[in-house]
Amino acid sequence: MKLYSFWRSLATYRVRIAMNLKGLKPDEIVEINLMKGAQREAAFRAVNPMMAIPALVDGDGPAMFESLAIIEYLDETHPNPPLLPKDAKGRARVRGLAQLVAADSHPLIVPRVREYLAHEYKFDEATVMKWAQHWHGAALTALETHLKDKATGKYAHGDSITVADICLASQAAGAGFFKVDLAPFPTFKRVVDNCMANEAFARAHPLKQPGAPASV
Ligand SMILES: N[C@@H](CCC(=O)N[C@@H](CS)C(=O)NCC(=O)O)C(=O)O
Repeated sequence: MKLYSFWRSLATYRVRIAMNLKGLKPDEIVEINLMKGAQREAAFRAVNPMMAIPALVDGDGPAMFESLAIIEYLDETHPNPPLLPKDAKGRARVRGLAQLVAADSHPLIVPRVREYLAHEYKFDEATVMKWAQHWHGAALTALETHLKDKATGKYAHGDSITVADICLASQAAGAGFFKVDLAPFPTFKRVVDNCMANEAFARAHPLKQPGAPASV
């Protein structure tokens, strides 16, 4: 398997966690340096026309894109441990929590959006930071409310790790990057702390990847 990755990428973090949980290791990691705009170079555009990581090539391809689609592929091809509940309503809740992060919140704070705000609308660094913090807060508020449901256990859905936990962990790492205080979101924090006690999550963390700084 070939994984297109960058230390800071939250979406790639999600895929790394899933791979670790399933005992999978990429045979090759291709660095796409988001800080240098490598995602927009022709070579990578041919892999993912959306110019975003992660992308995963399994065997002779084709390249897979979108972290949640990749994680479901890994779950289907390597079913243990399962990352979705067995019941349809449980799967809907888990997918809903996951998409709240990956489809509603994260896209608002990715480099292409922050760069567009800075270049097109002349937002200064502090204003871009405020933008990112605002959307983090909105997602965390919704997640905290959802996680107060009795369906939440040690993890986001019961006592087994699901794709919802993977997305929560990426949301928490993003909160760290954008200096968002997690104290007002105690249930979210409890679940993420439980996840981070698992080495599959801890080892996949952005700041543990080659090229990452000691802190941001
Ligand atoms: N919805 C996508 C998001 C992919 C994405 O936007 N990845 C970011 C890094 S976390 C990226 O490569 N951004 C490049 C850019 O914004 O220019 C997924 O979950 O895979």
